[in-house]
Amino acid sequence: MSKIVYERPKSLTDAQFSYCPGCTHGIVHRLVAETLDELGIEGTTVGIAPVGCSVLAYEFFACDMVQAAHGRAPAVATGIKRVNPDNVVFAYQGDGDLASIGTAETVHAATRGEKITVIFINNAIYGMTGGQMAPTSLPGQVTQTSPYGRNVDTDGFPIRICELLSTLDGVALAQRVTVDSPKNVRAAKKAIRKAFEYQIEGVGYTIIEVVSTCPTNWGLSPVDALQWMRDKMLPYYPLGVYKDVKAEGFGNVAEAAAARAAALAGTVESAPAGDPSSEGGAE
Ligand SMILES: Cc1ncc(C[n+]2csc(CCOP(=O)(O)OP(=O)(O)O)c2C)c(N)n1
Ligand code: SF4
Ligand SMILES: [Mg+2]
Repeated sequence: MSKIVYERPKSLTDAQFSYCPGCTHGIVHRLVAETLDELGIEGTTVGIAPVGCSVLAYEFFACDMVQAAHGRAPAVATGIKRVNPDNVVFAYQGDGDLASIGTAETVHAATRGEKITVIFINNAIYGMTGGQMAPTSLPGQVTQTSPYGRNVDTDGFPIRICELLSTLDGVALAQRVTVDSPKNVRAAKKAIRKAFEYQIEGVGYTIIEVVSTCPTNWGLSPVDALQWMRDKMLPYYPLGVYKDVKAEGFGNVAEAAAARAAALAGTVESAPAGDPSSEGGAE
C-alpha cells in the first residue's frame, strides 16, 4: 500500500510562486501553510500580506488575506484580531517592511501584547525594490545604496529585532530560526507552529524571525547565498529563543509581566521617607 509522505499543503493555492531561485520566502510560505493544515485553521485564519517581494502572498495562501500598506501589517492585524478574536491572524513581513517603515507599528503591537503571529523574513536587504540597504543590512555590507559597504558611522548599526522585542512585556514568544538545512527547516516549522498555538491559547504577541536569503540582490548563486547567510548573517543574528513566557512557567504575558515587575521592584532601594532632597524624591 502506498503512503503519501509529501504533498502540497491545502493552505497554499495552485498559483506558482514568483520568487527567484534560492529565495527562502517560498520555504517559509510552505511552513506556514503546513501549520495551518495541521492545526485545521485555514478556514478561520486571516493573513496580512506586506509590501516587498512577498506582496503576492495573498495569491499564494488559500486562507483569507488582506494587503497592508508598507509597514502597517501589525496595525491591520490588530484591527482584524480585535474585531474577530476567534480568527487566527498572522502578518508576513520583510525586514524593510517590518524593521524600517513599520518599526513603530511593530514595537507598539508587541508591547500591547496583541494576540497575533508575525512571520518576519530578514534577508538583510530591500529585495523587491532592487537591493537597497535595510535596517538589518550588516556592517560593511555592499548594497545599491551603500556601494562602499554599510558605514556604521553614518548609517548606524543593524537592528536585532528579536532581542529588541524580547524586552517588551507583551511578547509571548520571540524566536529566530533559519531554513538552510532539513534540520533547520524542521526547527523553523516547530517554532512557527508554536507561535500559532500560543496565539490560539491567547498567550500574547508572537514573532518568528527567519534569517533568509536574497541571492538576486546579494549577487550570489542560490548555494553561495546560503553559505553567505551562514557565514555572515548568523554570527550577527544568532538563532535561538529570545523570549518564551510559557517555557518560563507563565500562562500568558500578563502573568509574566507581573512577575517581572515584582522582581524589578524588589531590586529598587527605597529612599528614606520624608526626605525630599534624596534622589528621586518629590520636588
Ligand atoms: C511607504 C512606502 N515606501 C516605500 C515603498 C517601496 N518599497 C516597496 S517594497 C520595498 C522594500 C521591501 O523590502 P523588504 O520588506 O525587506 O522585503 P523583501 O522584498 O526583501 O522580501 C520598498 C522600499 C512603498 N511601497 N511604500
Ligand atoms: S529579489 Fe530577493 S527576496 Fe525577492 S524574490 Fe528574489 S531572491 Fe527573493
Ligand atoms: Mg528584505
